[in-house]
This record gives sequence, C-alpha cells and structure tokens, in this order.
Amino acid sequence: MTTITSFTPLTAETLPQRLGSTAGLVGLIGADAAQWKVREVGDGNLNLVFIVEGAEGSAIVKQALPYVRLVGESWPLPLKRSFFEYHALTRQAARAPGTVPVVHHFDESQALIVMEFLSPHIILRKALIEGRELPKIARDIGLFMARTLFRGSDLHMKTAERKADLALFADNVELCDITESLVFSDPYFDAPMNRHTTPQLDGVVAKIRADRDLKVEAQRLKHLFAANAETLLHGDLHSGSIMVTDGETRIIDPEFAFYGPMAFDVGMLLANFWMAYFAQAGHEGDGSRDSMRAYLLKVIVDTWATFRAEFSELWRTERDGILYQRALFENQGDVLGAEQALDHVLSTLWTDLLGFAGIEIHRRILGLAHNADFETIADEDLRAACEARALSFGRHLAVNRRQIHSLDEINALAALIDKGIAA
Ligand code: SR1
Ligand code: MG
Repeated sequence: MTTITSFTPLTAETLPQRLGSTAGLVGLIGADAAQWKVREVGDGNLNLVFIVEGAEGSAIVKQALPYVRLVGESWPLPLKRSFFEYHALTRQAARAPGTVPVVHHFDESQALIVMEFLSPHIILRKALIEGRELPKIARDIGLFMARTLFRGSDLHMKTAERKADLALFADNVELCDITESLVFSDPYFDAPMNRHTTPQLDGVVAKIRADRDLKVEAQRLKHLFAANAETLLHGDLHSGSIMVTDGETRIIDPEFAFYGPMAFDVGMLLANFWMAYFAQAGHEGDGSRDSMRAYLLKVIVDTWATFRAEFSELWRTERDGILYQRALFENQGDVLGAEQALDHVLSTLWTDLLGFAGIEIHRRILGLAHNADFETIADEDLRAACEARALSFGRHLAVNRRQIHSLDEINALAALIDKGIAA
C-alpha cells in the first residue's frame, strides 16, 4: 500500500494500490487487490463514488472532493463533509436500524468512507421516472423519518449528549450555506447559478421574483431552517438519496446532516414525490401514467400516515428527553395532556413541512440543482408545462400552508392543477 498523508483524490487506477491494506475493505471483498475491479460511478453533485469488486464481494468507496463536482474547482467545498456523513450514518443506523448502508471504514484525512454496496438497488428517483410502483417505500421512509427525527431530538435524547452532538454538527457550515442559498434565496432573484427552461418559463420566473408573499414565506422558512435546531436532520432527503428494490429501502448520502427543523426532511421528501407526480405527463410516451399518478399521491398520504403513527408511538413510549416531561402529564394521570401536546407538535410540523415542500419545488426548477424527473423530459415545451404546474402547486403549499388541513385536500388540488383545471 502507498502511504499518503495529505488528501489525494482516488482514481479507479490508484484505488487498489492505495486501499489494498485497508482491513475494512479487504475483509469485505478479498485480499488480492490486483484482482479488484474498480468503477467510478458518481453521478451526484459533489463526490467521487467507486464500486470495488473483489473475489469475495463488493463495496462502495465514497470520497469527498475539495470542491463541488457539479460546478468544478471554482467552488471549493471542505472535505469535512465526509466526517459529518460518517457520523450521521452511525447515528441513523442506531436510531433506525437497517435503513442505511453499513459503514466498514472511515478515513478522515482522505475524506473517504467504505460502505456496503447496495445491489440490485437503484436510485428511487430513477425508479419513479420509469414508472415503477414500489410497494414498501411509504412505510420504510415514514418509519425512517419518524425514528431518526424523534430520537435525535430533545424529545428523546439526554440533554448533555444532544448538546454535544449539536456542537459537533454545527460545524457543517458550508453545506448548510449551500442549502440556505440554493434552496431558500437564489430561486427568488437573478442569482448567477440559476437556470430554468427558457424561454418557456421566462414569464413565470419574472412573476415569481415579483411575488412578495412567496418571497416572505421563503424567508420565514429559511429563518426556521437556520434557527430551529430541533433534531439531527438527514439534510438532503430527496428521491436521489434513497435506494430501492421492491422489497427494501435504504437512505444514503447524509452529508448535509445538521440540527434543524424536523419538518425540513419531511417536506423535502414529499416535495420530491409531488414533483415526480407533475413530471409523469412528460414520461407518458410508452403509455398512460394514470396508475403511477394515483400511486404517487397515495405514497404521499401513506408516508405521512406512517410518520405520524410512528412519531406518536415514540412520543408515548420514548419521550425521555427534556421536553414535555412525563412528570407534568402521565405521572399525574394526565394522559390527555400529553396527547394534546403531541397534537400541537404534529400540527406545527404539518404546516411547516408544507412550506418546505413548496420551497423545494421552486429550487429544483429555478435554481442550480435540478431534478432528473423534469430534466429527462426531452420536449422542452412539455417539460416547461410540467414545471409550470409544479411551481403553481408549490406556491400554494408555501403561501397557503396554514389553510391546508389534509393531504386529501392538497392532493385533490394537485390533480386539478395537473389536469389544467386549476392554476
Ligand atoms: C452544489 S450542491 C447542489 C445540491 O446537490 C445536493 O444533493 C443538494 O441537494 C444540494 O442543494
Ligand atoms: Mg447527495
């Protein structure tokens, strides 16, 4: 093995030589590094990702780069995001067992994580674009969110442990900054890295930048994101951060992890299901997607129902932190008081998640980082029509969220907008 002390990016050629004595990798795939087959498969915005196959198995080696891969070296980004990803994965594995890839090795100086290669899993976003109706995702993701968000918060954690963790993740500044800028601000002014389907959406974009109510709501939600350190978030929970088979769901890529509002993860996730819904019209070349549309709206309903049920169960059984202590409620025989408090927590979460969902929709169509759901629609007029409908829906979510009381109600509106009956 070559000993390298300062950070050096791996290549498919250098990886066997550099990691040939790494116990966490050798133990997994076999010791004869000369036989390893290595492919770089990273297609995300930030990192290198290698699949390494040896005589005895396979593994993923993920390495951060000192810049944003999507943009290039002109946008430096610290390697420490790999440290936060590693620590987030260990916490998620403890709080929601079986939901994230198993980590076998972490090298902080090389910003690399060796982890389980998930196969035959594919990225959920790709599956939804293909029209695959996966039977387990709503339940699996609903449970993942409830367990990680509840168990990482002051509702459950011991206060000293939680405050130490809060301090640890507070240093993930640059990745928070990406979200603060790209998600909450850039789409609403002429930011240099923005792009949109042009000229088709030019008029819509001008209207959005002049939309005072929408901009105020975007900033109120940014305020919440920046100031409400409620729990350890995944931080980038979209359909590109989830790998699936029909029978299994795993959540990947928590490098944006930090302490923020619970509603952010839930809202971002549901927004990506709604965007998949509005993109279906662009993927109808091979036949009607009506069944897929109905499936996606049901996934949204079922994900939230699972989340609520599990969060409520944890509230009743694992509420051992500093908030809403049992001493004030159950221990005085006031079970209803605890239920009333739960209702308040869930109702705030509901309103906020709708807002975050609306904002996520805007940034995926108007900002730097777009979604394959829309981007793979080759006909630009059709793509723009799908995007315009999603934007109109996203504005309802962000601006009118306090008046929305159920998913049935908002999904009915989504269907009317999708059919061109409402705007
Ligand atoms: C510069 S990074 C752009 C986006 O990619 C990541 O997946 C996050 O969603 C981020 O906002
Ligand atoms: Mg990612």
